[in-house]
Amino acid sequence: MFYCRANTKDNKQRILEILKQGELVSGEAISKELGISRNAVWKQVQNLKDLGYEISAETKLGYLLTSVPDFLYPFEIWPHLKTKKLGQAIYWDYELTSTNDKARELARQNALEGTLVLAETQSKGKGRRGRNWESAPAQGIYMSLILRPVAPLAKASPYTFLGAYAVLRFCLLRGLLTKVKWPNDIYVNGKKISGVLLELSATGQDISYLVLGIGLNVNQRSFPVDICATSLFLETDKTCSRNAVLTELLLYLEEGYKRLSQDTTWLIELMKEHSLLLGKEVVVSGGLELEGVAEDIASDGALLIRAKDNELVKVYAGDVSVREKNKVSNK
Ligand code: BT5
Repeated sequence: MFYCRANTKDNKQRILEILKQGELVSGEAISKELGISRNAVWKQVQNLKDLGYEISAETKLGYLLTSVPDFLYPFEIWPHLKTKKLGQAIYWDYELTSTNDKARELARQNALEGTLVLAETQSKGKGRRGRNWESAPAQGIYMSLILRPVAPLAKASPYTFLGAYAVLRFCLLRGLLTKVKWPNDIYVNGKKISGVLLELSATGQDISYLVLGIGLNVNQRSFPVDICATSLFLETDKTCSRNAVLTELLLYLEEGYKRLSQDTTWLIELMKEHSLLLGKEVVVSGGLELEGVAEDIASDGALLIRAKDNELVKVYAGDVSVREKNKVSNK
Protein backbone atom coordinates (compact mmCIF):
# COMPACT_ATOMS: atom_id res chain seq x y z
CA MET A 1 0.00 0.00 0.00
CA PHE A 2 1.17 3.51 -0.82
CA TYR A 3 -0.35 6.35 1.19
CA CYS A 4 0.27 10.09 1.45
CA ARG A 5 -0.59 11.70 4.74
CA ALA A 6 -1.95 14.79 3.01
CA ASN A 7 -4.51 12.82 1.01
CA THR A 8 -8.10 12.42 2.16
CA LYS A 9 -8.49 9.35 4.34
CA ASP A 10 -10.14 6.40 2.64
CA ASN A 11 -13.12 4.58 4.13
CA LYS A 12 -10.95 1.84 5.61
CA GLN A 13 -8.93 4.41 7.57
CA ARG A 14 -12.06 6.26 8.67
CA ILE A 15 -13.74 3.07 9.90
CA LEU A 16 -10.56 2.17 11.77
CA GLU A 17 -10.60 5.55 13.48
CA ILE A 18 -14.20 5.03 14.56
CA LEU A 19 -13.46 1.51 15.84
CA LYS A 20 -10.39 2.72 17.71
CA GLN A 21 -12.62 4.80 19.96
CA GLY A 22 -13.07 1.45 21.64
CA GLU A 23 -16.84 1.10 21.65
CA LEU A 24 -19.18 -1.36 20.06
CA VAL A 25 -20.53 0.48 17.04
CA SER A 26 -23.29 -0.60 14.69
CA GLY A 27 -22.81 -0.99 10.96
CA GLU A 28 -25.68 1.41 10.52
CA ALA A 29 -24.04 4.13 12.60
CA ILE A 30 -20.83 3.79 10.60
CA SER A 31 -22.68 3.78 7.30
CA LYS A 32 -24.52 6.98 8.29
CA GLU A 33 -21.34 8.72 9.45
CA LEU A 34 -19.43 7.88 6.28
CA GLY A 35 -22.35 8.15 3.87
CA ILE A 36 -21.78 4.65 2.46
CA SER A 37 -23.94 1.52 2.39
CA ARG A 38 -23.86 -1.05 5.20
CA ASN A 39 -22.55 -3.53 2.68
CA ALA A 40 -19.67 -1.19 1.88
CA VAL A 41 -18.95 -0.92 5.63
CA TRP A 42 -18.94 -4.72 5.89
CA LYS A 43 -16.50 -4.96 2.96
CA GLN A 44 -14.11 -2.48 4.54
CA VAL A 45 -14.30 -4.34 7.86
CA GLN A 46 -13.32 -7.53 6.00
CA ASN A 47 -10.49 -5.56 4.45
CA LEU A 48 -9.27 -4.52 7.89
CA LYS A 49 -9.53 -8.12 9.11
CA ASP A 50 -7.38 -9.19 6.15
CA LEU A 51 -4.79 -6.68 7.36
CA GLY A 52 -4.73 -8.43 10.74
CA TYR A 53 -7.14 -6.30 12.80
CA GLU A 54 -9.36 -8.45 14.98
CA ILE A 55 -12.89 -7.16 14.87
CA SER A 56 -15.77 -9.00 16.43
CA ALA A 57 -19.06 -8.61 14.64
CA GLU A 58 -22.10 -9.16 16.84
CA THR A 59 -25.30 -9.48 14.85
CA LYS A 60 -27.56 -6.51 15.56
CA LEU A 61 -25.04 -5.00 17.98
CA GLY A 62 -22.23 -4.06 15.67
CA TYR A 63 -18.45 -4.11 15.39
CA LEU A 64 -15.82 -4.06 18.13
CA LEU A 65 -12.08 -3.76 17.55
CA THR A 66 -10.40 -6.30 19.84
CA SER A 67 -6.80 -6.27 18.63
CA VAL A 68 -4.45 -4.27 16.43
CA PRO A 69 -1.70 -6.11 14.50
CA ASP A 70 1.93 -5.21 15.17
CA PHE A 71 2.61 -4.04 11.64
CA LEU A 72 4.01 -0.73 10.47
CA TYR A 73 0.99 0.43 8.50
CA PRO A 74 1.19 4.09 7.43
CA PHE A 75 -2.05 4.95 9.24
CA GLU A 76 -0.70 3.40 12.45
CA ILE A 77 2.47 5.48 12.20
CA TRP A 78 1.10 8.90 11.36
CA PRO A 79 -0.79 9.56 14.62
CA HIS A 80 2.61 9.37 16.38
CA LEU A 81 4.82 10.96 13.73
CA LYS A 82 6.12 14.47 14.46
CA THR A 83 8.24 15.04 11.35
CA LYS A 84 7.43 17.60 8.67
CA LYS A 85 8.98 15.88 5.67
CA LEU A 86 10.26 12.38 6.37
CA GLY A 87 7.59 9.70 6.25
CA GLN A 88 4.78 11.91 4.94
CA ALA A 89 4.44 9.42 2.08
CA ILE A 90 4.80 5.76 3.02
CA TYR A 91 4.98 2.65 0.87
CA TRP A 92 4.33 -0.46 2.95
CA ASP A 93 4.36 -4.09 1.95
CA TYR A 94 4.46 -7.19 4.10
CA GLU A 95 7.37 -8.58 2.10
CA LEU A 96 9.73 -6.89 -0.31
CA THR A 97 12.94 -8.22 -1.80
CA SER A 98 14.69 -5.14 -0.39
CA THR A 99 13.23 -1.84 0.82
CA ASN A 100 16.22 -0.10 -0.80
CA ASP A 101 15.37 -1.57 -4.20
CA LYS A 102 11.74 -0.47 -3.90
CA ALA A 103 12.82 3.01 -2.78
CA ARG A 104 15.14 3.32 -5.78
CA GLU A 105 12.31 2.32 -8.08
CA LEU A 106 10.05 4.98 -6.51
CA ALA A 107 12.83 7.59 -6.60
CA ARG A 108 13.27 6.98 -10.33
CA GLN A 109 9.55 7.63 -10.67
CA ASN A 110 10.06 11.01 -8.98
CA ALA A 111 8.72 10.09 -5.54
CA LEU A 112 8.81 12.99 -3.12
CA GLU A 113 11.75 13.60 -0.86
CA GLY A 114 11.11 11.92 2.48
CA THR A 115 9.15 9.03 0.99
CA LEU A 116 9.56 6.05 3.30
CA VAL A 117 9.53 2.41 2.23
CA LEU A 118 8.77 -0.18 4.87
CA ALA A 119 8.52 -3.96 4.87
CA GLU A 120 7.79 -6.40 7.65
CA THR A 121 10.32 -8.75 6.09
CA GLN A 122 12.74 -8.81 3.15
CA SER A 123 13.48 -11.84 1.00
CA LYS A 124 16.76 -10.32 -0.22
CA GLY A 125 17.62 -7.71 2.39
CA LYS A 126 20.93 -6.19 1.30
CA GLY A 127 24.05 -5.43 3.23
CA ARG A 128 27.11 -4.00 1.49
CA ARG A 129 28.99 -5.93 -1.21
CA GLY A 130 26.17 -8.36 -1.86
CA ARG A 131 25.93 -9.48 1.75
CA ASN A 132 22.62 -10.44 3.28
CA TRP A 133 20.58 -8.62 5.93
CA GLU A 134 18.57 -11.00 8.14
CA SER A 135 15.02 -9.67 8.18
CA ALA A 136 12.92 -11.75 10.58
CA PRO A 137 9.22 -10.99 9.95
CA ALA A 138 7.76 -8.19 12.10
CA GLN A 139 10.69 -8.32 14.52
CA GLY A 140 12.97 -5.59 13.22
CA ILE A 141 12.65 -2.33 11.32
CA TYR A 142 13.52 -2.52 7.64
CA MET A 143 13.23 0.95 6.19
CA SER A 144 14.49 3.06 3.29
CA LEU A 145 14.16 6.80 2.90
CA ILE A 146 14.39 8.78 -0.30
CA LEU A 147 16.44 11.94 0.20
CA ARG A 148 17.22 14.59 -2.37
CA PRO A 149 19.91 16.84 -0.91
CA VAL A 150 21.05 19.70 -3.10
CA ALA A 151 24.74 18.86 -2.99
CA PRO A 152 27.58 17.76 -5.22
CA LEU A 153 28.47 14.08 -5.30
CA ALA A 154 31.72 14.83 -3.50
CA LYS A 155 29.69 15.83 -0.42
CA ALA A 156 27.62 12.63 -0.28
CA SER A 157 29.80 10.71 2.16
CA PRO A 158 28.61 12.22 5.49
CA TYR A 159 25.05 11.20 4.61
CA THR A 160 26.20 7.63 5.24
CA PHE A 161 26.50 8.57 8.91
CA LEU A 162 22.97 9.93 9.14
CA GLY A 163 21.42 6.52 9.77
CA ALA A 164 24.06 5.66 12.34
CA TYR A 165 23.41 9.01 14.04
CA ALA A 166 19.69 8.31 14.49
CA VAL A 167 20.23 4.78 15.84
CA LEU A 168 23.11 5.91 18.06
CA ARG A 169 21.01 8.67 19.59
CA PHE A 170 18.11 6.30 20.17
CA CYS A 171 20.33 3.73 21.89
CA LEU A 172 22.34 6.23 23.95
CA LEU A 173 19.13 7.73 25.30
CA ARG A 174 18.32 4.29 26.69
CA GLY A 175 21.69 4.08 28.39
CA LEU A 176 23.03 1.37 26.06
CA LEU A 177 26.77 1.11 25.46
CA THR A 178 26.67 2.01 21.76
CA LYS A 179 29.49 2.32 19.25
CA VAL A 180 29.61 3.04 15.54
CA LYS A 181 31.87 0.94 13.41
CA TRP A 182 32.87 3.12 10.48
CA PRO A 183 31.11 3.69 8.27
CA ASN A 184 27.71 2.24 8.97
CA ASP A 185 27.40 -0.45 11.61
CA ILE A 186 26.01 0.19 15.07
CA TYR A 187 27.07 -2.06 17.91
CA VAL A 188 25.61 -2.39 21.40
CA ASN A 189 27.71 -4.15 24.01
CA GLY A 190 29.97 -5.47 21.25
CA LYS A 191 27.20 -6.92 19.06
CA LYS A 192 25.70 -5.52 15.89
CA ILE A 193 22.23 -4.07 16.37
CA SER A 194 21.87 -2.09 13.16
CA GLY A 195 23.34 -1.63 9.70
CA VAL A 196 22.96 1.19 7.21
CA LEU A 197 23.13 0.97 3.44
CA LEU A 198 23.33 4.26 1.52
CA GLU A 199 22.82 4.09 -2.22
CA LEU A 200 23.06 7.10 -4.45
CA SER A 201 22.21 8.23 -7.90
CA ALA A 202 23.85 11.17 -9.60
CA THR A 203 23.08 13.60 -12.39
CA GLY A 204 26.43 14.80 -13.70
CA GLN A 205 28.40 15.95 -10.68
CA ASP A 206 25.38 16.36 -8.41
CA ILE A 207 23.41 14.03 -6.18
CA SER A 208 20.12 13.19 -7.82
CA TYR A 209 18.79 11.16 -4.91
CA LEU A 210 19.98 9.09 -1.98
CA VAL A 211 18.35 5.98 -0.64
CA LEU A 212 19.13 5.64 3.04
CA GLY A 213 18.39 2.07 4.13
CA ILE A 214 18.40 1.17 7.80
CA GLY A 215 17.96 -2.24 9.38
CA LEU A 216 17.46 -2.19 13.14
CA ASN A 217 16.96 -5.27 15.30
CA VAL A 218 14.10 -4.58 17.68
CA ASN A 219 12.27 -7.59 19.10
CA GLN A 220 14.38 -10.51 17.87
CA ARG A 221 14.94 -13.15 20.56
CA SER A 222 17.72 -14.89 18.66
CA PHE A 223 19.83 -14.79 15.50
CA PRO A 224 21.48 -17.31 13.19
CA VAL A 225 24.61 -18.63 14.89
CA ASP A 226 26.97 -17.22 12.27
CA ILE A 227 26.16 -13.57 13.03
CA CYS A 228 27.18 -11.70 16.14
CA ALA A 229 23.99 -9.68 16.54
CA THR A 230 21.77 -8.24 19.22
CA SER A 231 18.41 -6.50 19.42
CA LEU A 232 16.76 -3.87 21.59
CA PHE A 233 14.82 -6.68 23.28
CA LEU A 234 17.95 -8.66 24.08
CA GLU A 235 19.64 -5.56 25.49
CA THR A 236 16.75 -4.13 27.51
CA ASP A 237 14.64 -7.20 28.24
CA LYS A 238 11.62 -5.28 27.00
CA THR A 239 9.51 -5.79 23.91
CA CYS A 240 9.39 -2.48 22.07
CA SER A 241 6.66 -1.01 19.93
CA ARG A 242 8.34 -0.91 16.52
CA ASN A 243 6.00 1.90 15.61
CA ALA A 244 7.30 4.04 18.49
CA VAL A 245 10.92 3.19 17.66
CA LEU A 246 10.38 4.10 14.02
CA THR A 247 8.70 7.46 14.69
CA GLU A 248 11.49 8.43 17.09
CA LEU A 249 14.16 7.45 14.55
CA LEU A 250 12.44 9.50 11.86
CA LEU A 251 12.47 12.54 14.11
CA TYR A 252 16.22 12.23 14.67
CA LEU A 253 16.79 11.60 10.97
CA GLU A 254 14.87 14.71 10.01
CA GLU A 255 16.68 16.86 12.54
CA GLY A 256 20.07 15.42 11.50
CA TYR A 257 19.31 15.80 7.80
CA LYS A 258 18.43 19.46 8.25
CA ARG A 259 21.62 20.12 10.19
CA LEU A 260 23.69 18.26 7.61
CA SER A 261 22.54 20.59 4.84
CA GLN A 262 24.26 23.44 6.72
CA ASP A 263 27.26 21.77 8.30
CA THR A 264 28.83 18.31 8.53
CA THR A 265 31.43 18.78 11.27
CA TRP A 266 29.06 18.02 14.18
CA LEU A 267 28.25 14.63 12.68
CA ILE A 268 31.88 13.73 11.99
CA GLU A 269 32.72 14.72 15.60
CA LEU A 270 29.93 12.51 16.92
CA MET A 271 31.10 9.59 14.81
CA LYS A 272 34.60 10.05 16.23
CA GLU A 273 33.35 10.30 19.81
CA HIS A 274 31.44 7.02 19.56
CA SER A 275 33.74 5.19 17.18
CA LEU A 276 34.45 1.51 17.72
CA LEU A 277 37.61 1.71 15.64
CA LEU A 278 39.60 4.81 16.54
CA GLY A 279 42.82 4.04 18.36
CA LYS A 280 42.65 0.35 17.50
CA GLU A 281 44.75 -1.81 15.24
CA VAL A 282 42.65 -2.65 12.23
CA VAL A 283 42.69 -4.61 9.02
CA VAL A 284 41.03 -3.12 5.93
CA SER A 285 39.81 -5.41 3.17
CA GLY A 286 37.50 -5.32 0.17
CA GLY A 287 39.29 -3.10 -2.35
CA LEU A 288 42.15 -1.53 -0.49
CA GLU A 289 44.07 -4.12 1.58
CA LEU A 290 45.75 -2.49 4.53
CA GLU A 291 46.80 -2.91 8.16
CA GLY A 292 47.42 -0.15 10.64
CA VAL A 293 45.90 1.94 13.41
CA ALA A 294 42.60 3.74 12.85
CA GLU A 295 43.64 7.26 13.73
CA ASP A 296 40.87 9.65 12.76
CA ILE A 297 37.83 10.35 10.64
CA ALA A 298 38.50 13.10 8.10
CA SER A 299 36.12 16.00 7.48
CA ASP A 300 34.99 14.34 4.24
CA GLY A 301 34.06 11.15 6.14
CA ALA A 302 37.09 9.04 5.18
CA LEU A 303 38.73 6.80 7.77
CA LEU A 304 42.38 7.73 8.33
CA ILE A 305 44.65 4.77 8.92
CA ARG A 306 48.24 5.06 10.06
CA ALA A 307 49.79 2.25 8.06
CA LYS A 308 52.75 0.17 9.22
CA ASP A 309 55.16 2.28 7.15
CA ASN A 310 53.81 5.33 9.03
CA GLU A 311 51.97 6.67 5.99
CA LEU A 312 48.51 8.13 6.72
CA VAL A 313 46.05 6.49 4.31
CA LYS A 314 42.53 7.73 3.57
CA VAL A 315 39.99 4.93 3.28
CA TYR A 316 36.69 5.81 1.62
CA ALA A 317 35.16 2.37 1.36
CA GLY A 318 35.90 -1.11 2.58
CA ASP A 319 35.48 -3.53 5.41
CA VAL A 320 37.37 -2.75 8.56
CA SER A 321 38.00 -5.30 11.31
CA VAL A 322 39.68 -4.82 14.64
CA ARG A 323 42.86 -6.83 15.13
CA GLU A 324 42.73 -8.42 18.57
CA LYS A 325 45.99 -9.98 19.75
CA ASN A 326 46.94 -12.12 16.76
CA LYS A 327 43.40 -12.55 15.53
CA VAL A 328 41.06 -10.40 13.48
CA SER A 329 37.65 -9.83 15.04
CA ASN A 330 34.61 -8.92 13.03
CA LYS A 331 33.69 -6.23 15.54
C1 BT5 B 1 25.02 -3.54 6.55
O1 BT5 B 1 25.80 -4.18 5.63
O2 BT5 B 1 25.15 -3.60 7.74
C2 BT5 B 1 23.89 -2.75 5.93
C3 BT5 B 1 22.56 -3.40 6.23
C4 BT5 B 1 21.41 -2.56 5.72
C5 BT5 B 1 20.11 -3.27 5.88
C6 BT5 B 1 18.95 -2.39 5.52
S1 BT5 B 1 17.43 -3.15 5.91
C7 BT5 B 1 16.57 -1.95 5.05
C8 BT5 B 1 17.38 -1.64 3.80
N1 BT5 B 1 17.01 -2.53 2.72
C9 BT5 B 1 18.01 -3.34 2.40
O3 BT5 B 1 17.95 -4.22 1.51
N2 BT5 B 1 19.09 -3.07 3.15
C10 BT5 B 1 18.84 -1.99 4.06
P1 BT5 B 1 27.18 -4.91 5.99
O4 BT5 B 1 28.07 -3.94 6.71
O5 BT5 B 1 27.64 -5.46 4.70
O6 BT5 B 1 26.79 -6.04 7.01
C11 BT5 B 1 26.20 -7.23 6.58
C12 BT5 B 1 26.57 -8.29 7.61
O7 BT5 B 1 25.91 -8.04 8.86
C13 BT5 B 1 26.15 -9.70 7.21
O8 BT5 B 1 27.12 -10.32 6.41
C14 BT5 B 1 26.01 -10.39 8.57
O9 BT5 B 1 27.27 -10.79 9.07
C15 BT5 B 1 25.53 -9.25 9.48
N3 BT5 B 1 24.06 -9.27 9.62
C16 BT5 B 1 23.13 -9.67 8.74
N4 BT5 B 1 21.90 -9.48 9.22
C17 BT5 B 1 22.04 -8.93 10.44
C18 BT5 B 1 21.14 -8.49 11.45
N5 BT5 B 1 19.82 -8.55 11.30
N6 BT5 B 1 21.68 -7.98 12.59
C19 BT5 B 1 23.01 -7.88 12.76
N7 BT5 B 1 23.92 -8.28 11.86
C20 BT5 B 1 23.44 -8.79 10.70
